[in-house]
Amino acid sequence: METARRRETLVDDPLTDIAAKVERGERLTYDDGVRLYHTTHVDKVFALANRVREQKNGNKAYYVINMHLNYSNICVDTCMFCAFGKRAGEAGAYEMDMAELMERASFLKDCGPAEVHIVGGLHPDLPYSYYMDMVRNIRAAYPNLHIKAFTAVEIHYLAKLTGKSVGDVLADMKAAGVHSIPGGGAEIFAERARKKICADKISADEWLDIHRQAHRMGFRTNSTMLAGHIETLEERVDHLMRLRALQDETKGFMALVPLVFHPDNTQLHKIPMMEPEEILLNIAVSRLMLDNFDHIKAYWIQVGPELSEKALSCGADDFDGTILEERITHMAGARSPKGLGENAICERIRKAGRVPVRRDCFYNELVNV
Ligand code: V47
Repeated sequence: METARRRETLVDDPLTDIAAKVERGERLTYDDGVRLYHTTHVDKVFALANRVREQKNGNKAYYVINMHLNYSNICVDTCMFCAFGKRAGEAGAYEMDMAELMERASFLKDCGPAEVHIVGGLHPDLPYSYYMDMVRNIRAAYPNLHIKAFTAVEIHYLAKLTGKSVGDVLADMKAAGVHSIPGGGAEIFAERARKKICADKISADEWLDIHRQAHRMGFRTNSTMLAGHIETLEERVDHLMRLRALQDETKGFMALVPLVFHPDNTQLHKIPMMEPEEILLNIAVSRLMLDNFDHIKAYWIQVGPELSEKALSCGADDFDGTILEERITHMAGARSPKGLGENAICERIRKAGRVPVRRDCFYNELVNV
């Protein structure tokens, strides 16, 4: 499968007019975004993104105490970029029962307002009650935990499974105790690429509409863009533009997580990982295009802890968190640690010249916890 790599299409573009627009706080266009991705003047893009990042978040770099709880990897979908999903009965397939879920969530019980990020595969036969009981039980046992649960893809699947509307599933999630919704499943919105790498998945419009509905019901959500597979640079800009348009409408997104494709154990294993400079550039362009987003994450699990430090000066303001128990990227060959301690995160942030600020899942700053 073809890849569209930046190094093949570089242009010596000093971006003078774009820099002036950023100075004036003017919105960048699709064409501006494409030029930012193609320029050889990457340091200029980093500096512009850093300027916007500092205007929005000063010298702060946010982090949260969190864990991922991947209740099952059994999945009926067949996304080419995924090493996590397995068929029922396949080697490595698993699902957690309630006792195991509760035991794992208990890791965070003494951590103050911490966050549990609950996502899994599209399981062919777990009942609807499994999902809602999981949320209800965790909420009852650990009331200090913020529950960020179920991507738009899972929400759509649960609606299909039960014959309920997406709105009803969202209402059930709210009643059970979900606080916010993660940004997974967006991948790349462009129909051309989506058809090739995740043909079974909900469409871009469906993903966006589920977030629209969630925002209208008062949920805050995150968003993602998976880069470094077969997408073109133009398709990345298109993705960012579609997120920006929905944010204009609802103001419900908190952050973008620019995800970095990891090829190992996937059907796209021949595609090399993005170079560090391109990873940083992708973060910087995201910062510049998403003028109506408050936060851009340096998701250190995928970016790597060291490069994430640098990303804090290229547009990112959020180091994500301690992330105990990450599986999706590690199954695809991530070499980052399986979790970082709070002190290690703060040290990294300070080394980057930023001030570490512990937050809750809504970016409220936590003091004395
Ligand atoms: O949707 C799957 C991606 C996502 C691979 O909302 C891969 O705060 C890289 O969405 N290489 C799940 N990426 C992770 C996610 C996320 C992570 C952290 C924070 C938040 C948030 C959301 O991981 C999937 C998919 O796009 N993914 N396989 C892979 N091989």
